Amino acid sequence: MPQRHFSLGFLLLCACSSPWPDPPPSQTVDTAPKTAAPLNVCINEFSANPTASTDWIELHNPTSSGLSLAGYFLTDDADDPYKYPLDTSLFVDAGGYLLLTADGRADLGPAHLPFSLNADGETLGLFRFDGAGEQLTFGVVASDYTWSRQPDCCQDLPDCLSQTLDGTPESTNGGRR
Ligand SMILES: [Ca+2]
Ligand SMILES: [Ca+2]
Repeated sequence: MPQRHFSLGFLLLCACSSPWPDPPPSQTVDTAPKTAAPLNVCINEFSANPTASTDWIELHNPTSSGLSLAGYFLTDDADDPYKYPLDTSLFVDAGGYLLLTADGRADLGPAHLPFSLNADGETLGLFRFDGAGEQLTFGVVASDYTWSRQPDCCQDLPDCLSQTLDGTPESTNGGRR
């Protein structure tokens, strides 16, 4: 029966040749503010438009245990959560604040970042090697104002982000109301 032979050959051909490669891993990153605390450290405050200093980012560890930042990354690109690896020597004390200088001069030391912040707003993220992390998007910030989370590491973003004149680098942002 010629028709049966033809059908069998067709099936074998389909089984033995698979011209389509596996689909590439998705590059999509969830840009929605996270409502849970996936990390024991947060981007607590940042200064994107200072007139008398360089940009900076304050990280805060609200837990009772110190935290090494080895395996952590900062990013200003929603499509690339692992853009800027933090120096493996960085550490945030229990309940502590760590100030990172966003001056584009990583050659100056471990607390200097290889990028600066856009005063017109952008997306900023902090991620761990395993993909856990948070991402927040901020808008235009006035000269010498910072964006700060109040209270520290608050999770109801972006509602709990406030602009504060001069900010509170390396100390608590205080509570709100
Ligand atoms: Ca800036
Ligand atoms: Ca602060």
